[in-house]
Amino acid sequence: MAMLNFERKYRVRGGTLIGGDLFDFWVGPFYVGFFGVTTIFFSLLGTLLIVYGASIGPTWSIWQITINPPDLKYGLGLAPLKEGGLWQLITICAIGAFGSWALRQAEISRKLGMGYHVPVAFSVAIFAYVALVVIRPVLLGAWGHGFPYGIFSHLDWVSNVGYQYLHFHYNPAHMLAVTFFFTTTFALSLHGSLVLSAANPPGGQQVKTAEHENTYFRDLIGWSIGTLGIHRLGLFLALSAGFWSAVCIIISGPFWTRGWPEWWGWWLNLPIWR
Ligand code: UQ2
Repeated sequence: MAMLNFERKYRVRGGTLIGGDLFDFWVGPFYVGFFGVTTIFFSLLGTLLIVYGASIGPTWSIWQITINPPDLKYGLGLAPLKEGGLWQLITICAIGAFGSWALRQAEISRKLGMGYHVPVAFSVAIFAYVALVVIRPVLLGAWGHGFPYGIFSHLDWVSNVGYQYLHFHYNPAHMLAVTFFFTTTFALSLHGSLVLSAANPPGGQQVKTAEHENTYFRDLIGWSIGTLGIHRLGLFLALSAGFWSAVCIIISGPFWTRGWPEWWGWWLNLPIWR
């Protein structure tokens, strides 16, 4: 089916979650919708606040610009604009924009009669961000525990928080998250190379099908997960990476305050060694 043909059939009214028909239209190829408007609003305002924050800061170096969270003394209250208040407003804008984007994905899914897999998947990425700048700071009692918005400054934050727990790689949830990130790239490299090898063969040869893809892995390892299966696996691996990332930072501080290597004391203290 030609693309324009397909769009005539599916570029339809309805499926909105809010606002009825009010924003139910397209601008060029882009669906607008209520959440398209709120996405633009939060992104624009957030970006302007970042540029304003940079303009009152000491540098225009793209590497060194940073919008810092408030001092810990402000707790969970509002801070003055130039002492972390900007960070608080920018965080609200970021969550507003990410949430709007997820809901716009949901509206488009409804129009097309698709499942909600895309917004659900994106929500796991939002959860990982919210874990860092809302959930953990609230559990620790101060917005100052959020990370700073800057290229070098957020790297320094990660390094400092890591060393605060002596050796973050001993965090069991961090171990799971890292393993899922690596396995995701491994699965995507298997999948991407397999699909290209079948769909884009050397010049003059015919494009191959899923039968060839299945046969390749059956010949290689005696088993093929299948064309639907590889996408289910990929989604599971990617969502697990994001989920355990959120867990590993939420438990650091609120539920474990010592060095992570010490957590493994439960293993050394098992009665079977005595
Ligand atoms: C596969 C298949 C695909 C694929 C891939 C495989 C036809 C197009 C990549 C092979 C995947 C396997 C063996 C699973 C690997 C497991 C982990 C945990 C990485 O069989 O079916 O469809 O793209």
